[in-house]
Amino acid sequence: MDKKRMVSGITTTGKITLGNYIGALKNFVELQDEYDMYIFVANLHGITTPIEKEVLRQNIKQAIALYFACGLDPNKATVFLQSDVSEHSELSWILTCNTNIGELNRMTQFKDKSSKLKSSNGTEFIPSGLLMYPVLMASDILLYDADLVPVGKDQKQHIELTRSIGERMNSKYGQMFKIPEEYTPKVGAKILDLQDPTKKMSKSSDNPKSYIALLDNIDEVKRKIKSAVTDSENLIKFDPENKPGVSNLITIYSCLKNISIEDVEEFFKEKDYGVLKDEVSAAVVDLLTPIQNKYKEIYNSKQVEEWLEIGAKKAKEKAFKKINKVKNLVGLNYKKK
Ligand code: AQP
Repeated sequence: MDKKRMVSGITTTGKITLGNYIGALKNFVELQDEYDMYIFVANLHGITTPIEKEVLRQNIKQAIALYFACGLDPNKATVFLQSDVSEHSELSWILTCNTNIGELNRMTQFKDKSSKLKSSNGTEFIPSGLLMYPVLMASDILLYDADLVPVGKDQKQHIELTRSIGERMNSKYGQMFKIPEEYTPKVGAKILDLQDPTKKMSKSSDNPKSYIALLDNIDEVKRKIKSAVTDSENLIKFDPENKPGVSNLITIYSCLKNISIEDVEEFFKEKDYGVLKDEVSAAVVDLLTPIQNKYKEIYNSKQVEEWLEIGAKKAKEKAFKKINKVKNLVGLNYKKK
């Protein structure tokens, strides 16, 4: 029986964080034997908010090397750079013409990010790409007939929109897309900001103390975890509503040690926050040390370039067939092919 297909990517708006790792990358790696994985570095999404070109280039190069350093295997997963497969942008335009502006205006991420842009630099310039970004995301997914899309909690709304657009296209023009399901990890779907645990950990945060980047220096990682906001109760209990900071550290520990939340609570029973932070710190360091070593080994290697080329070629074969089918059904081709 054919394997089910999964499609996902991480945007290059900043440095890949522990949140991206736990909510996405870790799952990509664990699932690559079981599923036909299409994993891309989402560089087109990386320009939805203003970014210096050298920073962007650096983020892209780091993200690619990190994918492989974290364990994505080019012989198992199809790993590529989004803009190397131009069909993503092409399909995005066709879907844009079939998406209601109201649907996009409702997206929470758009509201959050546009207001953040306005308040951070007082600009009135909100790039349209910020509004359209979920349509590009729908294209990324529908282009490959994904069965499942592994996402953190924050992306659920975008998957629902992808399903609506796909269903609309199928009923308007004829069957062209598989309608995907979301795949959300049971634990770790929303790792929180270390300084403000009411928000999710984000790579584009202005405060570097609020996130752990996979490439952070180890001493810096320890310092960041030590200064993570908790509460004054000194009680290690999983209670996301009343104890978001402590619950976040418990979640991180549970995900990295692959043990249940209940077992983590039991392990830390009668212990204090200092011990919790030390143990979380040790777990994060154990994760990051081999990743950073592998990363240094492959960062400038020709091998990574080759893997990327192979991935793009394989993705392009699928994408090319799909875009032709879509063009035919929509009536864009001069002659029916
Ligand atoms: N804090 C998080 N906890 C769990 N999962 C997360 N993801 C992101 N942050 C967390 C998941 O990582 C995948 C890639 O996300 P993305 O880079 O495409 O965009 P994002 O969700 O907007 O991530 P960031 O880090 O917050 O980026 P910025 O700061 O640019 O907005 C997705 O599966 C996402 O759910």
